[in-house]
Parts: sequence; structure tokens; C-alpha cells
Amino acid sequence: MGNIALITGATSGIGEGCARRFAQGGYDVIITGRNRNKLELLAGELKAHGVRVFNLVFDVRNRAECEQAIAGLPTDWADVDVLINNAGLALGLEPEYEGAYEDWETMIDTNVKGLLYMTRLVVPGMVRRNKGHIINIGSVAGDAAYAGGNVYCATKAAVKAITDGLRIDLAHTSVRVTNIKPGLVETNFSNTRFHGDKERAATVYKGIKPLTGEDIADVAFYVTSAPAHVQIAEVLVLATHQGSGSVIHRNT
Ligand code: NDP
Ligand code: 8X3
Repeated sequence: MGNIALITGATSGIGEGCARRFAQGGYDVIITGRNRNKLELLAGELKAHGVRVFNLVFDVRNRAECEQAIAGLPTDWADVDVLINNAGLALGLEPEYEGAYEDWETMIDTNVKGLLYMTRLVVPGMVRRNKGHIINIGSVAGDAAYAGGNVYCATKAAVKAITDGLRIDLAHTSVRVTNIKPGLVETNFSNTRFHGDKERAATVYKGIKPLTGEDIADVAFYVTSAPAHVQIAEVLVLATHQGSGSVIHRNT
């Protein structure tokens, strides 16, 4: 039996990239998400790498569903070696004083509480076995707020604090903790942020070659492949023509 990686939000973008990268790297993968059909399609593809694949359909915002999903893992899937807390989203880009309550709640419930639920459920097993790696997908948005980013940026700042806190709490173990903070990655992210307005989403990546989900997956795989005594605590990954979260050089 190989090492096991569990990836939340594996139906798209960075999570899908991670599922592919870890399967290519010989990991058995637990792919999770809300879209059963997409997970089944992806599972078929990943099995071609000769690894085992297990699908879990649940919403990370729902604590009972998270608990059921993890408690229901068969024994030969229960010892998760790598947890990638990736499921997340931004909704809206309105000034904070005009933001939608529902968007705020969805972002906080997914990006912060969902990540915490999964951590609370999976990490105790890692501690017992004194083995494991948690990768949280934060963001450059967690380092500094930008116009309209307000609550999304706050959730990613929370991911930073939660990741740092976990690393401190696990320092007596061999379990490693990494915060990967991507910049501009072309995925379904902006389409979701703008509630399905594809034209507006496309403007985010105009005049710059953005990162891809695969680029971030390569970094995730790399940090888990480092020697056991090396803990890569944080990685900020920007597109080359991006100077910071809000400074983007566009060739237009
Ligand atoms: P995508 O929209 O392509 O993927 C997001 C994934 O998260 C999807 O699989 C989505 O599934 C899943 N997801 C969302 N909400 C839930 C939920 N409640 N329960 C389970 N799964 C859920 O975007 P990205 O790949 O870009 O985003 C992945 C992570 O990367 C996020 O945490 C995002 O904040 C972060 N990030 C993205 C950046 C970017 O520029 N793209 C930059 C920095 C960080 P579904 O299809 O069911 O919604
Ligand atoms: C996603 C990157 O800068 O669009 O977290 O918020 S950004």
C-alpha cells in the first residue's frame, strides 16, 4: 500500500492538479468534492497511474458531513499521510460596506471553518502515527488586503494564522505543516468570484501569463518530497509578471 493523500476540492483547478500530481507521484489519493460526476471522471483518469483512488462526496462547510466522510473511511484508507486543505473560494469584489452577507458567510464557512473541520478530523491520526504533512492553500491575499478583497483576504489571513498555530502545536511531532500562498492562478476561481460572469473573469488574466493549478500542485508535491527533517513552512508563488498581490504588469 502506498502513501495516501487526501485533497479537498479536487473537482477543479489547484485541487484537481494536486490529485493528478500526487497520483503521478505514486500516492493513493482520496479525492473529495461536491460534484460526484466530476470526481468519478477524475478517479477513472487517476487509476491509469496504477494507484488506488477513493472518492468522498461532501461539503466542507457541513461538519456532520465531514465527520461522516472521515469516520467512514475503510481501514486501508484511514491513515492519511498528506492532507491538502484546498477547497475554497472568493465571492464578490464589492467594497466591504456594500458586501453581501451571504457571500461573507460562504467564504468564512468554506475557507476557514471547513479547513478547520478537516484538520481536526485528520490530524489526530497523524499525531498518533507521528507521521504526516498538512498543506493549507492560503493566498497572497492573506498577506495584504486589496481593493474589494476585504473578507476573502481576511479568510486567507486566517489560514495563515491557523497554519502557523498548527505548526507550533505539532512541533513536538514529526508531522509537517505548510502554507502555500499562490498569486494569480487561472482556474474556475474568478468565474466563481464573479458569480458566473465569464467575461469579467477573463479580464483578471488579461495581458499576463498566470500560474496554473499544475504549477501549484508541483510545489505541493515538492514540499512533501523534501527530506523528513526539512519543514517548508510557507511558500509564496507568484506569476512572473506579478510583483505582489496587487501589482501586476499587463502586456496590453
Ligand atoms: P476552483 O474554483 O477552480 O476550485 C475550487 C475547488 O474548491 C472546487 O473543487 C470546488 O468545488 C471546491 N469547493 C468550493 N467550496 C466547497 C465546499 N463547500 N465543499 C467542498 N468543496 C468546495 O478554484 P482554485 O483551484 O483556484 O481554488 C482552490 C484554492 O486555491 C482556494 O482555497 C482558493 O482560495 C485558493 N487560491 C486560488 C488562487 C487563484 O488565483 N485561483 C490564488 C490563491 C489561492 P465545487 O466545484 O463543488 O464548487
Ligand atoms: C487568489 C489570489 O489575488 O486573486 O487568492 O486574491 S487573489
